Amino acid sequence: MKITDVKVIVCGPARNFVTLKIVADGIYGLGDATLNGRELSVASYLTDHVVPLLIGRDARRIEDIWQYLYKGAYWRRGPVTMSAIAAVDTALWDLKAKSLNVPLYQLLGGASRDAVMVYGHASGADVEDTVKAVAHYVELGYKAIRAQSGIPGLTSTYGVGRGGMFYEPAEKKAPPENSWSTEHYMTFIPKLFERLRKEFGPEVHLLHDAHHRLTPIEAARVGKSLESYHLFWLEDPTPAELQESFRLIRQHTTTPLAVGEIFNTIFDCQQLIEEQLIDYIRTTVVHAGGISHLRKIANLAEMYQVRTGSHGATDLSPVCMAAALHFDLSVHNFGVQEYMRHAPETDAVFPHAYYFENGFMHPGEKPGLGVDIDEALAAKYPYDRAYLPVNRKLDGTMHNW
Ligand code: EZ4
Ligand code: CO
Repeated sequence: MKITDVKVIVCGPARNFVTLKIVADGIYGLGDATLNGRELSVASYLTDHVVPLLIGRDARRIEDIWQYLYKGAYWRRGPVTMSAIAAVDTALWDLKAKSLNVPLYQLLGGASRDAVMVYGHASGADVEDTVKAVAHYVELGYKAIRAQSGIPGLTSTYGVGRGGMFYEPAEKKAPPENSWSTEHYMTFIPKLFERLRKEFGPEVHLLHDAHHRLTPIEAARVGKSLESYHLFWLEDPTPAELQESFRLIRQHTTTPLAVGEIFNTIFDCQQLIEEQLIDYIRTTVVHAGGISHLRKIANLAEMYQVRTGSHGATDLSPVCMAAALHFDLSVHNFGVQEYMRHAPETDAVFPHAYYFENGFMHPGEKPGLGVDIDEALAAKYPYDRAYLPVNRKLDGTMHNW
């Protein structure tokens, strides 16, 4: 089953995406290679360096090709390299499942559950606005909802949408600047969750993303202040380059912790998992080396009762979403899957078999990933450079976004 053609498709239906298409025996597989705000670097890594190595190779040797690209580059890890490898890996799994005429999850051990619980993003300008947004998600059937709110005293903050359900920032020309005050945030956040629990009762799973903005001791205090509202998780409480910093948070709070959306390999979370410093590992198919590598991370996590909670924002394409759902359905220690609806233009370019029903998702029964790309339509949406926001403290100091 020799690879005869490989194509890198860059398009911008509502936002920018990079997609890899690998052809062998007249069948093709797709992989997502999108790295939000730095898309063309992965496109170049693939086109200029990886595609020439793939032609003529046996498409069935997924693990061998993974190792060939990882070890063969000499320069290991990092988001650009690992997104490129992920795209190849995902496309090869799609191709193999298509060639065997089965949905991908069947090759990954079959379904471990009936469907995959997802959480949606509710946000509002203030507490009452956020209450309304959460109510909307409850009406739509969601069992798990992430709540983010504007913070008094701050002009703009991460996670607060502009009305649309599929909002995920990416701005043309230059990165927008958000403002930050940990003091304002720490005073406000327990009030938000007190109000949400009062309104919605104890059943609905509530999540919150601190988006790497706290120091460990600040995160510990936030976790403690939220304990009586029993969050499903507190996400990215502090940056995790220094994995041991989670020890300090862990000592002080029983609020479950989640991290990993910007991780690229198992080495980024080895200590976090082995020391049981987190409850959910959020690595994604596209940024952490594909389905093959994500399964290794999940297998390590399973030993330590850490569950998966993959990142699934709209800057990951429907190809990644489909791959995530096959992974989630099959892996034993699945926890929850993030899900933001894509814009209609994105869905039109990437027709897919996965579906949402009553708070749960299923990848569908089409062979492979069950997602396609309409290349003619994609060509009508050219790439348009866009940046993620940056974040500064009130005194102008550059902070984590
Ligand atoms: O900021 O995907 O939990 N989800 C997130 C996302 C990330 C974006 C970055 O491109 O934190 O909103
Ligand atoms: Co996040």
